[in-house]
Formats: sequence, C-alpha cells, structure tokens
Amino acid sequence: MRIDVVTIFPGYFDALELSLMGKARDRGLIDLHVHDLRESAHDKHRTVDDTPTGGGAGMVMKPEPWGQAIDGILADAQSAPAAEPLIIFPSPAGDVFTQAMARELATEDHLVFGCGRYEGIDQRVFDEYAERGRVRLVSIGDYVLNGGEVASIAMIEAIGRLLPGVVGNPDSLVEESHESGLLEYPSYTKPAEWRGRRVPDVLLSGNHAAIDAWRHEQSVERTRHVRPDLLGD
Ligand code: JDK
Repeated sequence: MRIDVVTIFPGYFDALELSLMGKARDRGLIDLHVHDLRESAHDKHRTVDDTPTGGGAGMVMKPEPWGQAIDGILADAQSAPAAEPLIIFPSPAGDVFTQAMARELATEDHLVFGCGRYEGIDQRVFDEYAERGRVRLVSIGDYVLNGGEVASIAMIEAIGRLLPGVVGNPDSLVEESHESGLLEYPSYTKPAEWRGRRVPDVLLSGNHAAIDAWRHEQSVERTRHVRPDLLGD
C-alpha cells in the first residue's frame, strides 16, 4: 500500500518509523511518503493560512498550497499502475473511524492523508477533490485535536497492522477476526503468582474448552460493565 501524507509538521510521522510500522515499511508493505505543505507555498513566508472569510476566531488553511500538493501526488499516482487513490481528511466533522473502517481502508492501494491545522481547511479543497475522485472526512473520536496529524498516525497504525505479514504473530489477527464486537478478555503471563496475586486457576488447567469459555464470559462481563452499547441492549 502506498500512503502519502500532506502536513505542515512532517516530524510527527517519524513515529511511524518505530517498531511495527518500521517493519511494515522494511518489508515493502507500506510505502510512506510525507510531504511538507509549506513546500507548496511560494510567498516569502510560505504562508498556508489566512483569516476566515465572513469573520470568526482563528485562521483557516488557504486552498492554493493544498491544490498544488495534492495535484502533485495525484499526477505521480497516475504515472504508476495502481487503483484510484482515496483522499482522507481527518476532521472532527467526519465519519467515525472504527475497526470495520480500518479493515475497509486496508484493502486500498493508495491512501492520501491531508492533515489540516488551525481551524481547518478551506471547504473548496474537499469539494475539488470529491468532484475529481474519492474523498472521505474521518474523525477518530468525539474530541477536538489541534490538527489532523495525530488522527492520521492513529489511522495509519490501525490500517498498517492489518496488512498481510505486518503483525509478527498472525494468530493475533485470526483471533481478532473471530472476536464478535466484544471487549477483550484479561491477559496474564508468568509468574503464576506476583505480589500475592494469582493467575486464575483455569488458565493453568490445560483445559482449553474451559479456558475459551472463561475468556468469553470475561469478555461479555467486561463489555456489559464498560461498553453496554456494544451489546445492543
Ligand atoms: C483535523 C484542524 C483543529 C478543528 C472547531 C472550527 C468553525 C468550529 C479546531 N477526531 C478529531 N478530532 N480532531 C480532529 C481534527 C482537528 C483539526 C483538524 C482533525 C484540522 N483541527 C480544529 C475544528 C475546530 N471548528 C471551524 C467551527 C477547532 C479530528
């Protein structure tokens, strides 16, 4: 999968070089290209923002640098034999990102993440690329971040670990695919007793049917307590 990111803070994406994502990139599963939006701003101060038309607080990102940056990425993509890119703009006003959406997005050939800052991006940028191709506004949850970078990193990490061969132990993903919208059960490792706290006996029993039943019951119990909305009652 090719991923392009447009941002005024390319340094945020250094985090994706670490561990899991570093491995995905080394194996050629993710081809990540981070673009500094300011390189598409040509005045002396490389201005990317301006005052909101109609008035209001803060600043809005100007459309011209976005147009140049995204046109460049799309032109590059057209010279390669890949499917049409999907452009994702993180936004508090977007569809909520879920594991189901991560699975959908993991089937794409080419994702482009447009990371806004300030109070967001001039609406005409979304309208332009929605008319020319596929655009999604996506929220990672009901809270307001300072920009789209952290939201993009969360989405890229969630999508990246679903690409075949990214996770070290494929069993961990097989198990997730069986998981039926419940919260995960508690996990334990050695030693069997730590500071007087015992690992539940059933997990040491070697009885795998009993272990599966206990884990399922723990998942249901935990979901009922913390996220009853997931049980649909
Ligand atoms: C992208 C900028 C900051 C956005 C409110 C401003 C007039 C009110 C600040 N899930 C999630 N949370 N936050 C984001 C996200 C925030 C972003 C950007 C994503 C780009 N910001 C921001 C909106 C407001 N809004 C315009 C109405 C304030 C994604």
